[in-house]
Amino acid sequence: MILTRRHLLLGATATLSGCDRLARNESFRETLFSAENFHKWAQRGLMAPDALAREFRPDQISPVFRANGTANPNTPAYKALWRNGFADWRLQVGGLVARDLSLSLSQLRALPHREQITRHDCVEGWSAIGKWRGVRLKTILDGAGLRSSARYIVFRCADDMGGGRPYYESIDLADAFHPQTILAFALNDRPLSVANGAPLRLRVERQLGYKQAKYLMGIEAVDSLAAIGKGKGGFWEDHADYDWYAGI
Ligand SMILES: Nc1nc2c(c(=O)[nH]1)N[C@H]1C(S)=C(S)[C@@H](COP(=O)(O)O)O[C@H]1N2
Ligand SMILES: [Mo]
Repeated sequence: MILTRRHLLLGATATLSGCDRLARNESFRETLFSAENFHKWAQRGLMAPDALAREFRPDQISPVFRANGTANPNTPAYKALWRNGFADWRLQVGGLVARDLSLSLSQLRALPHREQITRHDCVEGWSAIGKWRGVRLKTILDGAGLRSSARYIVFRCADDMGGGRPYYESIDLADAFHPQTILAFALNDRPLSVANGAPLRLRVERQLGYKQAKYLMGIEAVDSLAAIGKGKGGFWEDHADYDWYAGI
């Protein structure tokens, strides 16, 4: 019998339910045996840290890459950047790094690129295959000199989700340094459209759609997510109880 990763995960989940029923201490169960942590352990335990998400052929690219969530930030600040072709836009890199960086789009475009054709899966029940081009997040983090205390990378976006709170997301260092984790400025050989996150968005290919932060303004290295938003590491994690670890 061939055991796929999915079989192992389903087996692991079944075991988890058994443990769950037996565990009496609520907080012990929540921290140690939450489905999210268990899924993360299972995936990290069975997958090499550099295991790649599936890549597709050019003829498999979806004719339209649907937009979801914010399709245009439409804030005065974003409109001003857009009007100028994002010439004045800068990606701010800070937090637990040796040196802060402020990178223009042309500086990012001049760095080594990576291209990947991957499938985006949204929890709302749709998928699309697209070809992304961008700079590995590792390249940026190496340039800034990540401090040894850093454990997560937080992404700050330009769109206002209400009350002046922008969209935000975060990933751990295993995903930050993964070869397919890129800051993408092109989709299907064209500059990223506003609907898909212009001028720059995250692609973290082993996770679900809501982790793929669009309209990037800044990235920040932190040692804890406690002080980010409500402490769960992302806009939907904080506001709709989505899992922080959204591994596919
Ligand atoms: N800044 C920002 N990033 C975001 C969102 C958003 O609303 N704002 N929506 C997320 C969700 S739920 C999905 S499915 C994808 C959609 O990306 P797309 O519009 O390119 O399809 O972006 C993610 N990143
Ligand atoms: Mo999504």
